[in-house]
Amino acid sequence: MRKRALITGITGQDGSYLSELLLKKGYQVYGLQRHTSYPNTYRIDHLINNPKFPNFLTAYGDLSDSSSISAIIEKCEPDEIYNLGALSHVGVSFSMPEYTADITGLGALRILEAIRQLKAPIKYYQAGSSEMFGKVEKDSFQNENTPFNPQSPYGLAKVFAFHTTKIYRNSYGMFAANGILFNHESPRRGISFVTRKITLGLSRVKLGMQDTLMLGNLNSSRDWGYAKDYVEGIFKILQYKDAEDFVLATGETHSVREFAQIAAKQLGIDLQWKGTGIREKGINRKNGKTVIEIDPIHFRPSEVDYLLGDARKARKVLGWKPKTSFNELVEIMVKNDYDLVRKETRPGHKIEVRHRFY
Ligand code: NAP
Ligand code: F7E
Repeated sequence: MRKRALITGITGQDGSYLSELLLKKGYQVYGLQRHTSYPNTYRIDHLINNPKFPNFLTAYGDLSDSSSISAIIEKCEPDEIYNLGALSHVGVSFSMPEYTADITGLGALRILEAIRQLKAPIKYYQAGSSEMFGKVEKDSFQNENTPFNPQSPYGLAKVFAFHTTKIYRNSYGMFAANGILFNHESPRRGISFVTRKITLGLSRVKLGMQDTLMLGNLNSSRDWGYAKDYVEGIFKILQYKDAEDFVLATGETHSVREFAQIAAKQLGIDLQWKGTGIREKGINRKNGKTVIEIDPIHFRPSEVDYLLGDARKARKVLGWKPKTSFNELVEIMVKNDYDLVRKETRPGHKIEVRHRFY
């Protein structure tokens, strides 16, 4: 019989790639989709109502609403639940701390409790984050044994969800596993996250649609991988014989400045950095124009300056390792966004890019 999976966060970056992966593996895929006044399904439109994917279905529900969660689980009787739904933007979580705790934190508890009450043998995956490590020592690696020290309402909510998952595993013998994923990006990344903001913004600069890209902390350093590689790791975590916790990371860290420099280079812009602190600028060496400036509005009340993952456990136990290098990732994203903006410049063609404050 066909395996059945329920994915929360189905409309997000990871939800869309995981859906494609599970469909390819022959799964019946169900998605919990929250209601928005304007359809927010652009990442899964190619799967919805497509006769090629009869095994893909979504239903309205919300991580804040226990009754909708239980109803969906009862209806679709999944073998596996992947809880990817969250308010996932660290900066925004400072503006909406209570909502973040409710959705990103309590949302996990609501699902686990629904599974427990149903007494169903459902495997549960919790989308944990490197933000749970928070402030770490510079030059250190973080793995499954590194203590958590979250620095944001988002990190805090994820720590709550992480421990809730462990408590349900240990107390009730449930198959409940945590992934601790470091940053992973793609052309489907939300446009308010820094990588996508850079690849989209610099593409617009290159094509004359925008003069300057405003960023926050250029010194911040992240372990950035490719989302398509990471959903394979997520799948492997739930296929392992025991429910355990796994770090997924590349083992390389790069600063925001470095990401911008490489993206610019791939677009043929040679960036030269001038000035320090909030006066630092990225200048186009060729024409002297300012391409990148700092806007302190993008600084966070508390920052995670540095993250670097050690995914040796996942490599050894699950046989998972990332396939895409940092340079390849930047190239994939730059190419996508350059093409997207080029279409935008064609007369009569309007691409939809939703602008938010961040
Ligand atoms: P994303 O693109 O921001 O997607 C988040 C998803 O959660 C969206 O489908 C969103 O729906 C949904 N959601 C938000 N509020 C909800 C609610 N109240 N009820 C139900 N669903 C709700 O995030 P992602 O990058 O795919 O990440 C997937 C998961 O992994 C998240 O839990 C994230 O925190 C975690 N994570 C991500 C990374 C990373 O680098 N990407 C790293 C570690 C952990 P809408 O489309 O309607 O907004
Ligand atoms: O920021 C700095 C910012 O918002 C990365 C989420 O998927 O990964 C993600 O969280 C860094 C931070 O991602 C801008 O201050 C500079 O230091 O792209 P980001 P994040 O905060 O690392 C983790 C693992 C998750 O779990 C989260 O769900 O870049 N930065 N200038 C900026 N960040 C943003 N967003 N915008 C800027 O203009």
